Amino acid sequence: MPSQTLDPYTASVINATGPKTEPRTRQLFASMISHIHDFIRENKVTVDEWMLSVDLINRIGQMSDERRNEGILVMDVLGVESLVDAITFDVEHEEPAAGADSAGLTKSCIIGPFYRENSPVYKNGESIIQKELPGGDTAVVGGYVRSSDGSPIEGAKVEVWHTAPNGLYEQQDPDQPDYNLRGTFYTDKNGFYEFIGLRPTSYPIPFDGPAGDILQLLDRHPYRPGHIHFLVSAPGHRRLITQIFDARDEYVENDSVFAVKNELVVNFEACKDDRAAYQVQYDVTLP
Ligand code: MBD
Ligand code: FE
Repeated sequence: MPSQTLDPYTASVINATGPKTEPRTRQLFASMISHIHDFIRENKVTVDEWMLSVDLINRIGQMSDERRNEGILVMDVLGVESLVDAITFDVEHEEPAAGADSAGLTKSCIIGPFYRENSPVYKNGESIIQKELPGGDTAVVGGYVRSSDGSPIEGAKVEVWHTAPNGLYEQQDPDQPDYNLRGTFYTDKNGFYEFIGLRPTSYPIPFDGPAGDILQLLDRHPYRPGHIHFLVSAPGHRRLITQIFDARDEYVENDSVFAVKNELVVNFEACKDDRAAYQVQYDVTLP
């Protein structure tokens, strides 16, 4: 950011930064202050508008606890979490130079506001459905976790979570048992994991807070395509946070949080055995 183009007042705010500040912190705050000041000047933001923004920020904090991260939700409807994810990880997936191998890494996706640590550990093939709720179709979901050279990763930790057919994660819903539709699985010696859950349904993100207020102000719908979250980690590999999306979901091209990537869209097919209604194979390659 060339300093001669900076407004003198903005420059004085940035230059108040002391010498002990880390270079990266200094750079990020200088840039952020400059963008916010420009935004305010360009739009002639009024005191009333600024107070509404502060109120919104305060309500984000008041609504958030370890079970609901409203800060993430607001960033999601503004497209920020998906942008940070793309900036951080998608560069690895750019076309390889001619002759070079593609790393073939699995695409990442945003974590969203509803992850919980320490979900119950199940054996491969077990069900994460603790309580049947009306309207759900069961699905066997499984696949192989590999490193980028193609070798199977044994003992990779695969955490999964998704909503119930009523569109609620268990922590939003007093009618669901603790940790319903969440589970932790470990891959076997072939790198294989497998669980039984539900074919996910499209659902509205919670709109009873600041994120919902923003959607309403912007005349937008709150729906996300049905999805299953994955967090895959293994010693010696970078952890992968991702989601898979149901190809036949009506919102797959119209996600309220802009998270869908083509590579993450899967087909739920009729299950070949009697364990579930649907099945899907989802293999993962870790960097
Ligand atoms: C969700 O369930 C979700 O996964 C994201 C990313 C945002 C809002 C709700
Ligand atoms: Fe989700």
